[in-house]
Amino acid sequence: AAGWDFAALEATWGPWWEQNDVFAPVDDGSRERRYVADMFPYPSGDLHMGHAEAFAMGDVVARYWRLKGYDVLHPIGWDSFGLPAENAAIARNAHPAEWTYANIETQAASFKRYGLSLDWSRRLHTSDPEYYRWTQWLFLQLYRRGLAYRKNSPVNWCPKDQTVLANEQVVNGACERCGTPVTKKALNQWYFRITDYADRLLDDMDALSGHWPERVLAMQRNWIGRSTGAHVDFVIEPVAGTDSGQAEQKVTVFTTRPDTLYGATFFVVAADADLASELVTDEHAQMLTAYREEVKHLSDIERQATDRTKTGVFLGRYAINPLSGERLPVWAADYVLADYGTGAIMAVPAHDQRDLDFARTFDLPVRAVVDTGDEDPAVTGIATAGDGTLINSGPLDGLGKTEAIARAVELVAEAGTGEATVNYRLRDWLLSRQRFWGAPIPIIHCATCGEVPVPDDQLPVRLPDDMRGADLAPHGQSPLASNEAWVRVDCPSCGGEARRDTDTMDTFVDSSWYVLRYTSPHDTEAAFDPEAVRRWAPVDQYVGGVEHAILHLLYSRFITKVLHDEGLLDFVEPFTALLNQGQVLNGGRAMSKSLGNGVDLSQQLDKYGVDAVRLTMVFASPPEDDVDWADVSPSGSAKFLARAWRLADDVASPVGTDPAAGDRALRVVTHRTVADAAALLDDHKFNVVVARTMELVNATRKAIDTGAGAADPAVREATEAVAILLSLVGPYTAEDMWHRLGHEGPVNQAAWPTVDASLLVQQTVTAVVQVAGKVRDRLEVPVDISEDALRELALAADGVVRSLDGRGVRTVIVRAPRLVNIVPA
Ligand code: ANZ
Ligand code: ZN
Repeated sequence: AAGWDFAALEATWGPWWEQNDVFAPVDDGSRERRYVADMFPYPSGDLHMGHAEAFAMGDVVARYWRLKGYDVLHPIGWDSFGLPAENAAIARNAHPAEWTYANIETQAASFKRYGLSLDWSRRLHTSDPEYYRWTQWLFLQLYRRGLAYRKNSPVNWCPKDQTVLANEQVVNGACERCGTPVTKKALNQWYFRITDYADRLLDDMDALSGHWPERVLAMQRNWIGRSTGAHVDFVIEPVAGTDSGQAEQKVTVFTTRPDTLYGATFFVVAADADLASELVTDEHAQMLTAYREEVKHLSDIERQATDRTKTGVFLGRYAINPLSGERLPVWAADYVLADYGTGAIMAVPAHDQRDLDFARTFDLPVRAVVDTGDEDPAVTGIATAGDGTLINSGPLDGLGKTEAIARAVELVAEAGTGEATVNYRLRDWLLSRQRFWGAPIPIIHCATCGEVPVPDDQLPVRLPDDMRGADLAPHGQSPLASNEAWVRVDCPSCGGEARRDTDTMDTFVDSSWYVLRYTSPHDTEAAFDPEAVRRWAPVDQYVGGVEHAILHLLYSRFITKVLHDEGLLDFVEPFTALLNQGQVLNGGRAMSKSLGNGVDLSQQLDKYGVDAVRLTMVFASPPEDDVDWADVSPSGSAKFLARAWRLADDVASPVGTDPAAGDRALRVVTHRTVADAAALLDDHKFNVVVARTMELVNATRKAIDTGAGAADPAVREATEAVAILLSLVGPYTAEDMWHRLGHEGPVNQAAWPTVDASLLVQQTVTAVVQVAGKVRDRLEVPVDISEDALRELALAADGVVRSLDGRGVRTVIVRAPRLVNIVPA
């Protein structure tokens, strides 16, 4: 035959897989089911190197499980709503659907070329009305459960893009997209009450531990941010000379350290909280107004940055410490956030670094109340947070930190000025967007009836087809609001004139449930068929980038729990195991336009072939690690593939030959490789499996050329194992080998080779152990024992211990595997 020709192999086997529907699960219950899902792509442009890596990894798992005899569901779809499509539509005066679906077709063709073992019949797009009908249904489930609500609150607003921004999208006070300074705007927005699920989102993570990357679990824990502490009420002293008959004003703080109450030396409220303007005296009001103007342009992340010089203004008021009675000056500052805890704090500079930095900037007193054994924070400028003994603290003196926390809570509770509490960093999920290209929120606003859900039989609320570029340009409200024909609707409840909600949903709502939809993607009666979900879900292996470590995964986990509570799912976690693949770098840096170090995937595929690119991705490093494309050799991969492929061409024994009579040495290598590969694959050490396959190829080539010869049955056995192992990473080459070897069906439906345990038994030899030249013991050891292992065994051998009788050892001479000579001191 001619040599290995990747283009010819791709042209042959790609269409063959598609025609024979090779990768759809049979779903008949004859085999145990497994579900592998890759985080679905966003349809911007064609696939890139990052997709190539991620999907190569997911496909290793899917193909391995099929070989192991599981019925595998491995679907694909597109997360196809979102702002880039809208911006492209504005630029071209087109409908966002045109750009979106054109890109999807391009990506789908690339996925097919890439040889992924996907079930194309389940393909879904979140922007299809058949899909978003059920996203709207999902919204209404939450609405009916009281988990979707509207509230007016200040949100990050980009005045140029005329849209709300998430905290993560505000960089140095400016819009991440256009650089315009961000302001806060009070808007009536839709929220999901994810905070109701904070405890469950935390506690259910215990079951994920060991199956999800620890750093992802840590990021989720941190995002949810459960802190136990106390609410403590401080009375604000009336302004001198005002009517003393007025009700006394109290402000509650949240603290995790009630033990430090006697160390509070000032009091701070969030500068942007209403409370600041309520408390400020006339004399200081102007300062506050000016200060707030500055604060408006900062993101929460910047406000909390530890390296910024602290800023703030005195409000002219005093708060009374409920335990000590001390008067504390009240300040407004930006490092206290309006929407965390109560938006007010007691400042304990000795034991909180932020408070200490503030105290040093404004010359406020510092008083240590926990003796931690460290130097005085007032002198060092370093707050102490450790355990220690309470001092300067009246009734708490002498207690340890933990007892003091409990005692302080008791004291404030007895005085009726506080109580223990739990606080979360997690906020409710703001899901409304003033954008066109998303699922419309299925609510109708009626002057008589208020908010009315769109009845299920009127779903989906379709996006109008008649809106193009100019209509979509930002004007500070949802583009849908300008489409009167679309907005006007009869109230489903009273029949009167009413208006549709004109916001659309955050695309994270779309992606929060798509893995459920894959199990019955064409269902017209329900979002998903509960039976199909029971058969397939939860996802056994989810694969995707760490950039989704928080939001997408947290939202999916939340929605799964809601649907469980609704009685529609019998599990509470959507993804049993998670794999985060690394990034593809070039020259040690992420690929980017500005660095000009981008590598074009399709060019790589043209040059080296799909299999060589896939194999390079997998071989470069463990899947979690980054791959630096400057350090790898796709041409080396191609050479290896050609070498493996030639084996199949050389094999001279017929299909079905019994390998038992074959060359034993080669059989030992084959069976060890297969046995180790299974363990390595279970452990996600895909790169090592490739390395071991390379060794098996070498051993087989040697057996053909200088050993047993091409007709030996062990050579066939080894080559079949190579084809099977290679099918995980080089599917075109492996498929062709398999057929050249005389098989009819697809290699991915071959069974994982059965390992003959008798071939795994290690061969042993007898090692002689001498002390001062005299034989003192004999040990049975593996032929390939290392020097170090043999030295250790020898020193511990009974005969040696007896002979040394407590004497030390000067030198040990090891000649593995047969001889050890120990020279006593
Ligand atoms: C007094 C104190 C003394 C505090 C001390 C800490 C150490 P976590 O663990 O993140 O929940 N805090 C409360 N509300 C705040 C807000 N809106 N903005 C900024 N900081 C706020 O942090 C809780 C602690 O952060 C609280 O406990 C409070 O400071 C501060 F030695 O109270 B602490
Ligand atoms: Zn009505």
